[in-house]
Amino acid sequence: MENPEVIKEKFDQELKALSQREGLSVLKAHYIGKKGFIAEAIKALQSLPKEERPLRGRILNELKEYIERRLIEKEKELIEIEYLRKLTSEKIDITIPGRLQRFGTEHPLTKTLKEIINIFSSMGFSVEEGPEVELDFYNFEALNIPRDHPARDMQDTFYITDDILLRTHTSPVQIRVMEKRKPPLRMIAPGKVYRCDADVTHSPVFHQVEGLMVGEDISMANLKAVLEAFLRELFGPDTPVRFRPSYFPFTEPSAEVDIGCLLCGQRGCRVCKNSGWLEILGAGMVHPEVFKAVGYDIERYTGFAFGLGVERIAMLRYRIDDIRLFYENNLMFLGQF
Ligand code: FA5
Repeated sequence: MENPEVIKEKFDQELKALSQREGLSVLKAHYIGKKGFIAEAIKALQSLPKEERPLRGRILNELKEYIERRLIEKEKELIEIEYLRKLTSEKIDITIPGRLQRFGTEHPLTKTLKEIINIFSSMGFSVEEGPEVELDFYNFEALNIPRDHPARDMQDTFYITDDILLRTHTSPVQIRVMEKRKPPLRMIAPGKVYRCDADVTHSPVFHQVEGLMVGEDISMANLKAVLEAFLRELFGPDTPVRFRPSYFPFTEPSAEVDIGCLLCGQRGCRVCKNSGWLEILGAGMVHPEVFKAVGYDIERYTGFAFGLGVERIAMLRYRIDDIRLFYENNLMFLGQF
């Protein structure tokens, strides 16, 4: 390996075979490093006759320069090749059509609830909450429905123990709020309620929005005005609305409100049970017994309360003919809203 011709030939072969940049430093060390072939060949000059040394020395120096130059050129080549390889392997075809992202939509009940809350908020009603697992006291007793009262049969109750139940309406929130606050007050309480009840217009879990307004000189006329303003805002000015006398132990007098069935244009269908009307809420003037239960002065204060059925309102608003569709989580159905 002291012969420059042999060194050059071997170097050219090895350089040609090189395909990775890491190999360059190994090659460099082998040929022009401190203990490389060229260094060895220069050392070996000592054994040559004096007159041959300068020529051989120059040849070796030229070879060293040649090797240095070729290594630099090869490095450039390999960088270029690597770059092109990367360009092709990481290529992104921006003309391929994208995967369609499905957007979620708001549930029709959530939309309806938000609309109801917005309308009452704009009329100055605060938004309150109460527990879904409730005490018998708040769900019944304080609302003037003692244990042996026949009105308990009006709502099929899921009991947890004798005293604890799943609230059957949002009315207990009235009591919880009145216990904490003094009149005048205006509040609504949206939330889930539970009853052992199921058909096209009844669900075992459904939503109500309770309303309560207490102050001096609050009358049935105020109740009617607030509910009519709300219904006009929600359904438009031409929707038929009727107030019917009714009975609730916690209001006196009491009323129920029906909306002309928008699903059949009041001609009669399974939703309105061929009556042309759908009941959406119960209401009335707060019974003095209820005010007594929370310590309000019944000589000074009067008030009205109401309980809206959110599903029924959503059915009318979106022309949905079966309450169970709200809970099936069918994306084809939900995507329409
Ligand atoms: C009540 O729940 C009373 N707490 C309402 C009330 C509040 C009256 C304050 C007076 C003062 P009712 O049981 O009628 O009343 O229910 C109220 C509304 O909830 C009904 O008009 C109806 O729209 C809806 N509703 C009742 N049961 C169901 C059910 N199983 N599924 C869906 N909606 C229902």
